[in-house]
Amino acid sequence: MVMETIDLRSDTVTHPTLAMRAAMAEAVVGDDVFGEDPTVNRLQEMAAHLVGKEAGLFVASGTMGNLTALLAHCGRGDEVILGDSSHTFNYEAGGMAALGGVQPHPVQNQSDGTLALQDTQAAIRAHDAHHPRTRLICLENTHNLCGGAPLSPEYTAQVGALASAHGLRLHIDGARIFNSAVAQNVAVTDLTGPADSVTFCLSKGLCAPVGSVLCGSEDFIHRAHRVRKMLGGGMRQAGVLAAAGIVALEGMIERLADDHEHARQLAAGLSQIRYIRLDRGSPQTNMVFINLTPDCPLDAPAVAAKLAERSIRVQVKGPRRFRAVTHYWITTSMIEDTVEAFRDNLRK
Ligand code: TLP
Repeated sequence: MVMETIDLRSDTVTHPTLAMRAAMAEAVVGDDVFGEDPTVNRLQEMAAHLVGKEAGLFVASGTMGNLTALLAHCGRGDEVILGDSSHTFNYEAGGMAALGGVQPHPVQNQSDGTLALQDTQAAIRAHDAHHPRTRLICLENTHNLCGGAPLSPEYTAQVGALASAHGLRLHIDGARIFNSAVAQNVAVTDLTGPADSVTFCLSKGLCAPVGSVLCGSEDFIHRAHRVRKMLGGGMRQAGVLAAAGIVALEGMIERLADDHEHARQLAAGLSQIRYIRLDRGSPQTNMVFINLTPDCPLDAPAVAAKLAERSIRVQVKGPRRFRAVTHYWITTSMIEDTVEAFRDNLRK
């Protein structure tokens, strides 16, 4: 079973493995809205245990996990401090404002994906009837738009301490938190410990077809369960999906190191090509951000079209910018083919 194209647009394109498909076919299921799906229950327990939280909740997507967390933490008129380059601020359809009456308070992301502590502190509102109430700080680990940057345990602990000192909650959008842990060679619990809630995706580098898990305290997950229902996310015999998630948690985490190695190989090859400049320090995990120099005769859409003729897909991120994301279905020879295709199309 191989993918027909070399699809580097995202790790969201990953198909389930044969082991996942077999587990899905055999999954024991029940009605999860009644809490009776044993496979969903097992996934939720495994997930919570892995990230060091009391409980977990299986949700349809990373977007639903973040929105469920935000609505479980915050009420109408509350404010959330988050990065101006964060996925939640930019790519989740404004759900917190549209559905929850929650106001985002964006703080500039540093190039390493962090929010400067002094900026975060300055964004916390004083208690005054004029202001919205600051309720929550959100971090993103790894940080997608900041090049797949992993946030460190030390930094996360500092933000956690700042949040506690002001009576705020901390949520982590950990869509790719296992990439972060593997890249830094730290336990994932070192990254999630300071947070009140964390969501991670099963459907990206971990290769499952659908789903994310939101984790936190029993009390928090109890509230989140109600929010998920309100959002239409009660999924009945979802054990067929959770079964793939269990395979993902059991066998797909450590191998993320292979994706990071492939990203390094891709970057090393591309950096030798005239007209290509990589972001400084790229890649840090499984994402390579690629820029065309100003004197390059082709722009990014034109290069992408040429690559597509060779069944290679990258994501165009601007007139002269691409993102390439490595994942389970990308092999070393596919990386070589991709470098060669870029080289052939960017010859003088
Ligand atoms: N990211 C996708 C696109 O939406 C941009 C991608 O291809 O990278 N948090 C982070 C950090 C994400 O990168 C994503 C998806 C999500 C949340 C949302 O996950 P889904 O797509 O499952 O809703």
